[in-house]
Amino acid sequence: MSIDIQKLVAGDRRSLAKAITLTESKLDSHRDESQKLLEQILPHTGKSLRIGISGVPGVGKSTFIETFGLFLISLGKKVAVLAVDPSSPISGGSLLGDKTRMEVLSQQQEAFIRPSPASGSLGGVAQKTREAMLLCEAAGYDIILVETVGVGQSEYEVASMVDFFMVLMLPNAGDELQGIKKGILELASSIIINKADGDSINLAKLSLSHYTNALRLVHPTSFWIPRVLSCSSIERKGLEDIWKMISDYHTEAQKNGELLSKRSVQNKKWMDKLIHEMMEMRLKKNANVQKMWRDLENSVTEGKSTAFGAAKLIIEEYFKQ
Ligand SMILES: Nc1nc2c(ncn2[C@@H]2O[C@H](COP(=O)(O)OP(=O)(O)OP(=O)(O)O)[C@@H](O)[C@H]2O)c(=O)[nH]1
Ligand SMILES: [Mg+2]
Repeated sequence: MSIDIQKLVAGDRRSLAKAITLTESKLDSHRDESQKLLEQILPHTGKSLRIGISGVPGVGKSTFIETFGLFLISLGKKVAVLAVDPSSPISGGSLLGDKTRMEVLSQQQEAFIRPSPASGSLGGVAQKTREAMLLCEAAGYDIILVETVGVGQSEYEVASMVDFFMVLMLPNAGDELQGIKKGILELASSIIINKADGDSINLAKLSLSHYTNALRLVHPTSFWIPRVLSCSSIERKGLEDIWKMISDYHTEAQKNGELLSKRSVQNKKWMDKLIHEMMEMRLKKNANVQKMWRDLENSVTEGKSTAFGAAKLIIEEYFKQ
């Protein structure tokens, strides 16, 4: 698979799409090729604003992205939309179906929409999305929106690859607040009450004050104090305020150096994660280790070996060679 880097950097969508497909390939040869490509495009990355969007199924993430994406385009931005959906069994999970939901956005020249990579791919779904993000940056997209379902690890993974992490919430009565994970409040740069329209307007106001109070209990780990806003993705209300908030953050974080330091920490953690994953991949490819692994698994299950002893034997076997 040959990718024309000049064309990619010039913003050619086909080259971008092909490059992302290359990073998602499970073939070893493609893996090497895509790593080379990523190294070559690295100087062209880092200029975009990376925004994560999370929330329970049905909260309106895709609808919000359609509306907000079009709003950003109207400001002259180029917008890329990516997704992390670890539950999608085959390539093109929920976001592919969502292309119909992002009908208008997906037709824009200034938008690029890519569904979640398949969950079977090496290195995990989030890692592929991270690579796709870099490729989109190199292709000149100013804003990268990463949608993720509000379940399991994926929220944490997305929060650790973006500059600004938004959690969409439904206009709920106060009681339902209890259901949300405390950890999520700590991840959020902002909470957005979506569907603040029709009969829900008053409820949205109520949740706004509830969440504002809840966030007061979270100790900020940065200069940024998370804010709560509301919007209607259907009636296109509240978008200006949301954009103003994100721009404020971006300007301030660039000025005080936090944007760079946040990304450096993220990169360092990503590197650590990759080392673990690469190591595991190598172990699993080694025939001797494989056999030993299965045998030892049995003996650990049967209580004949300790987990520690078995793990140690496997590592020793690998490094013996
Ligand atoms: N009234 C109202 N309905 C909305 C709004 N935003 C989304 N919806 C509706 O909520 C439903 C779910 O919207 P989606 O955008 O698919 O939600 P999602 O969070 O992407 O869902 P998953 O991808 O399944 O996790 C759809 O029927 C939307 O039309 C809004 O601002 N107001
Ligand atoms: Mg969706």
